[in-house]
Amino acid sequence: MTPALITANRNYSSWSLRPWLLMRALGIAFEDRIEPFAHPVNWHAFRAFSPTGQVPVLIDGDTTVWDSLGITLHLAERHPGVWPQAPDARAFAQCVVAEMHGGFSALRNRCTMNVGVRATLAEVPADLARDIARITEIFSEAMARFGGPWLTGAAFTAADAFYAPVAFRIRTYGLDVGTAGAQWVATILAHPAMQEWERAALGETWREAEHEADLARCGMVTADYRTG
Ligand SMILES: N[C@@H](CCC(=O)N[C@@H](CS)C(=O)NCC(=O)O)C(=O)O
Repeated sequence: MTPALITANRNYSSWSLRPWLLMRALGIAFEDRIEPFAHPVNWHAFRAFSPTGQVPVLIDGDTTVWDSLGITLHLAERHPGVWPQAPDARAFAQCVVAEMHGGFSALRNRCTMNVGVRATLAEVPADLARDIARITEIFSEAMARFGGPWLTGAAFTAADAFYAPVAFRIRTYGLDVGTAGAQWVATILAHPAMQEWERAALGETWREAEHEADLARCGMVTADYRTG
């Protein structure tokens, strides 16, 4: 039975993008179910299908799997290619995935994901500068050790999926992540599944007040390519 992946708005939902992109990129079939954010609180609506009141959620037969990392681990037990084969690449992928999952709060909060817009940051405080420096270091180490074009070499893996929302943030706010970082960002933005997500984001008619307020707090919008 084909599992159903429940995600929210393409334009805003960074955590949704990770498993969605991973499944698309690896060719894992799923029913693509979108539950848009409700204002002012979506917890009650999302609790109907998600134990945390959050997305993403994977419904795989009788099993409900929540959290982007929980879903990734579930998929890795059932499908090849979620993690790299080679032990050193696999260790690197799992570490950077864990680091992204539990960290980078300044990047997350100060550069909210809003796929369709371009913006100038109001400021780059020390915590954000540290996050950008660390991400730059990860990109540079990844390309030097594994040779690209993906973070752990020739194949797209969960590491790329977990950093994909960052690629949209880097483009939106014009962040400098070094030469290796810029190469990886260009590669992932050109991936057909990322382009599919972006097209859907640009065409969405939903505007969710809280995410738009986050954007206004992060910086000044210089372009808005949303057409919906
Ligand atoms: N750690 C969770 C975080 C999920 C998360 O924060 N999801 C956001 C959407 S991007 C959400 O559902 N927000 C709705 C809410 O918190 O009310 C994961 O990895 O899936």
